[in-house]
This record gives sequence, structure tokens and C-alpha cells, in this order.
Amino acid sequence: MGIYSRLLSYLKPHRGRLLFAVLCMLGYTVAHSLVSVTVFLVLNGIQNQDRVVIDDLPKVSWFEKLHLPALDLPSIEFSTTFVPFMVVGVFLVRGLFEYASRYQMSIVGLRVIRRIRDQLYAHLTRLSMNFYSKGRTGDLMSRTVQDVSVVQAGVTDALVDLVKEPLVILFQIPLVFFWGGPFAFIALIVFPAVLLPISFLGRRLRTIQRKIQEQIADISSQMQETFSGINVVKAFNMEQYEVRKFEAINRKVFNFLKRAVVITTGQRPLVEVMGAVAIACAIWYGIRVLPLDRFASFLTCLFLFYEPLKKLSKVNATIQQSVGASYRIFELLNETPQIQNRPDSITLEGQIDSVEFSKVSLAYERGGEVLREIDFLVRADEIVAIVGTSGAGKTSLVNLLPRFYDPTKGVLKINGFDLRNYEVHSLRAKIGIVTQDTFLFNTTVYENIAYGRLEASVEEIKEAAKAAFADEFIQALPTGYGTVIGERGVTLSGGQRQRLAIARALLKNPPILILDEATSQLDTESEREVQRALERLMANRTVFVIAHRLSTIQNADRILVLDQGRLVQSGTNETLLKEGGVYKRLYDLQFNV
Ligand code: DUT
Ligand code: MG
Repeated sequence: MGIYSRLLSYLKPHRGRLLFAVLCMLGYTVAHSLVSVTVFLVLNGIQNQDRVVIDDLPKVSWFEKLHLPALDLPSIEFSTTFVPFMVVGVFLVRGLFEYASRYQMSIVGLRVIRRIRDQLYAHLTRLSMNFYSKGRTGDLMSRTVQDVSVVQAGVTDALVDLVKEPLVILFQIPLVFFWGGPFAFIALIVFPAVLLPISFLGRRLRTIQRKIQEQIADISSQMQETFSGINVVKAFNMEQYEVRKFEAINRKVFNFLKRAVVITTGQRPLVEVMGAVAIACAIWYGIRVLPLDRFASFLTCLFLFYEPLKKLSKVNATIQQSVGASYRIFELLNETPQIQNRPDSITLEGQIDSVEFSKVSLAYERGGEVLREIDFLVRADEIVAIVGTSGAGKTSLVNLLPRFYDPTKGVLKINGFDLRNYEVHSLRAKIGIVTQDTFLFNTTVYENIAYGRLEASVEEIKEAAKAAFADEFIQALPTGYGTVIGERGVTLSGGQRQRLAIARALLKNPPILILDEATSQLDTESEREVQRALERLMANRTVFVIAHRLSTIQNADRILVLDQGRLVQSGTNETLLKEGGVYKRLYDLQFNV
């Protein structure tokens, strides 16, 4: 129930619309109750030959048994020609009210859904790297798209019926008694008996729905994985294998959906049969004591009474399904970002004078320490190369600077202050990152370069591209800088992508630069261009470069050697080569000297 009330809390801002909708529903209910009255009028008219004569309402057998003081109601008489108009009038008014209330409620529901989706997306982007390192892009997509749609059914249509149908029941109860007398109890006794199986089945459905949503998330994860790694799948002839994996997940979804169908379709006949039992009781009684017109109205009333029960059982199913789905949405919304601004955080402004690692250790959520007691200080405009075997912790080390992760022990300082004192955005604004696997967005070259500084002028963007030796190949694209990357087959080579990334970093012009050069696969021509672009980028900045290239290492002011998370050596190329040890071994291996 906590989940549904959290879902309902999203309705608060729409109180006005909701109130209007509920008023319309009241109007609907009143018009709806008149249906049994019209049935009475029709049959009364038939009996009295073209005239409707109401003069004996209190004089039926059961009223007399109650020994009420005589009600002195005036007798009413009018022509039956009025009745057909009344029928149309009742349904017209009822229809208008229904339209107005359903429209308002649905709009509210859609607004709620939009709000949840916006909130979810914004929340997800705020979450830290540790959340994303669990990697399940498909699952996140599925929750934002698919689960939210399931919730939608629960807050639009279901919400209408959830308010409307109980109102109808409430209005029908006195009418059932009015037409049927005390024996109406027999017919109503079945009412609580219907609720029991409905609530039981509803709870089952909620659990099943959660399973369904989980499996559907697995489907999107499977698709996301296969399609983003499609070249690997094809290269290893694994299409059939992936297809079978997909079919297995899809079969699971099917099985759960089948179980849901059993409940959702079984409910209606169940309620109908129980309703029929009640109505049969009413007929058994009514046939003997009630005059025809009253009896017909009584029956109509009972049918009108059981109709909302049927609808409510269906609504219950829908609501349970959306509760099942919203559980998974709130699960995401409950995640808190690991990296947050401190309440008293300050903006990082001005020059960067020093970057200091002070006894920094790092352990990821699972597993032991990947960095141990790293200690060093870098002055402004120094170029620091970080070398080490694969898995030594180089990427982990540089990822601490923009606070993708926080150290588990020790402190990182910029200008002598703990990094965590700075406002995260102001810190990241000072840091540029270029990695080998450049991510490009599906937009124009302009916007890709200006990413992070969308207000940059066209001249600035072109300037940056020129400095990154990217201008030439960009000009050669179908529509130059306006070319949309990834559209109509426009893809770029590794070296071109990297030069775009360099242009991006040049435009940002950060005082601190991180270069994570994973082993380069570039051909010599573009490697030379990328190398020149990088040299330009590195000038006059504090640079942390994870180095694989000999030239980068030789240009560095200092080389840090990492081995199994420890900083084992530090110095220049010459001093380190003389020292021997890990660096000498790495150097010989890498450059075959
Ligand atoms: N590691 C994790 N979780 C992560 C990232 C890395 O557990 O999210 C582990 C893997 C590895 C260690 O941390 O055992 C160091 O990884 P890192 O990526 O820092 O190593 P590297 O020096 O950058 O290796 P490479 O040269 O292969 O990029
Ligand atoms: Mg790495």
C-alpha cells in the first residue's frame, strides 16, 4: 500500500482538476441512477395504457409490513410520450459527465507519467559512476519506458474507475432497497463474498507483474548487449546462440504473461457467476411479491449494481500491475548519488597551483584495494606520465580527479584543499578528459565539439578543430561541420574520432588534462596527426597522461610507475632507466629496446 500512496502523492499538484473530475463523476452517477427509474416508467406506461400513473409507490406489500406512518404523496400522471425523451436525456447527460471526468482524469494521469519519466531520467543522470559500473543500460531503459507505461494504466483509466464505480455502487444501494425492499439484502449479501477472491487474485497479480517487468528488462538488456556488440557476435558466428538466449528469456516472459492472463480473464466470469447467484435469489423472491414495473426496476438496479463490481475487479488487477511496476521505478528513485556536494561546498575558481594525492587508497564496491597509499604532488603545468602493467590501477587513479569515485582512504587535494570541499561541477569544469574510445553523440560535428560549451561561437569551434588537425577531414564530410554523425552512414575512423575529442577538450580549455591513451590502433599517418594535436592540447596545462607512447614518456616532466596499485617508482625517463626495476622491465617490453 505504501507504494500506491507514493504513486498517489504525484496527484497532489492536480487537486483542482481532480476535484472537477470527481464532481463530474457525481453528475454521472446521478444520471446513471435514473436508468432504473426510466425502466419503471416504461413498464408502468405499458400497464396503464399510454399514461404513466404513480400513485401507489408506498403501497407495496413490504412497505405495509413496516407499518410506517402513511406517506401522503400526491399521485403523478403524465403521457408516455415524455418517456423516450427522458431516456435520451438521461444517457446524454450521463455521457457528457463521463466524458468530462474521464478526460480530466486521463490528462492528470498523463501529467503524472510525464513527471515520473522526467524525474527518473534526471535522477539517473545524477547517479554516480559506481551505479553505472553495474552496467544494465537495457534494464534502465526498460524501467523508464516500459515500467512507466504499465504504471500509466494504473493512474489514468484505473483511477477513473476507482473513484467512479464506488460512487455508482453507493448510489445504487438505496435504489436496490427502494425497488426491492428488505429482501434486497439477499442480493447484496454476495457483495463481500466477491471481494475476497478479487483481493487475493490482485495480490498474486502484483507479484507476477513484477516478474514480468524484470523479464522484459532482461529482453532489453539482451538486445542492447547484442546490438552494441554486433560485430563480435557476427565475427564469432554467435547469432544462433544469441537468438536462443533471447528465446529463452522471451519464453519466460510468455509464461508469466500466461499466468497473468489466467487471473485477469478468470476474474470476470467469477464475479459474474456470483452476481448471477445474487440476482437469482432476487428473482426467486421478487417474482412472488413485486408488481411487474417495480420488479423490472429492481432487476435493472441489481444489474447496474453488479456492473461496477465487475469493473472494480478489473481495476484492481490494473492497479496491482502498476504497483508491481512502480516498485521497480521507486527502486531507482531511491538510489542516492554517491558523489554529492557538501552543504558548505565552495566553487573551485582561479588557477590550479597544485594537485596532491595524500595516502590515497581505493577499493571498488566488490573486491580489494586497487590503489594503495598513493602519495605525490604535482605543480601547475607539469606533465605527469603514469605507466604500469594492465590492471595496475592507472585509469582508477586518474578517475579520482574528476571525482568519478572518491578514495576509500586518504585525500586528494587541489590548491591544498580536499577535493570534496569543491562544488562538483566547478571541479569538473577544470578538468578535460580524452580517452581512446571517444564517445560521439548522434548530432552535428559542431555540437559534438561544443559538447560541454554549447554557447561557443562557430569561429571558436572551427578554431579548436583546426588546432586539433580535424578541420581538414571535417570539411570533406558531406555537409562539413553540419554533418550529423551516425546518420546516413557517416561514421568516423578511430583517429578522426579522437581528434574530435581533442578539439572538444581544446574548446573547453581546462587547466587540468587527463589523457588515457589505451594502446593506439591508429595508422602511422593519423597517429602522427593525433600526436601533434595532443602535443598542442598538453601545452600549458597540468597533464596526467597514461602513457603507452615512447614520445609521451620522454616529454613528461615526471613518470609515476604503478604496480598492483602501489606507486613503486617516480622520476624522469633517464633516472628511472638507471634505477632499473619495474620501469626498466616495462620500458624494454613496450619498446623492444
Ligand atoms: N576495477 C574494478 N571496477 C572498476 C574498474 C576497475 O574492479 O569499475 C578493477 C580492475 C583492475 C583494477 O580495478 O583489477 C585496476 O583497473 P584499472 O582500469 O585502473 O587498470 P589500468 O591500469 O587502467 O589498466 P589498463 O592499462 O588495462 O587500462
Ligand atoms: Mg586503463
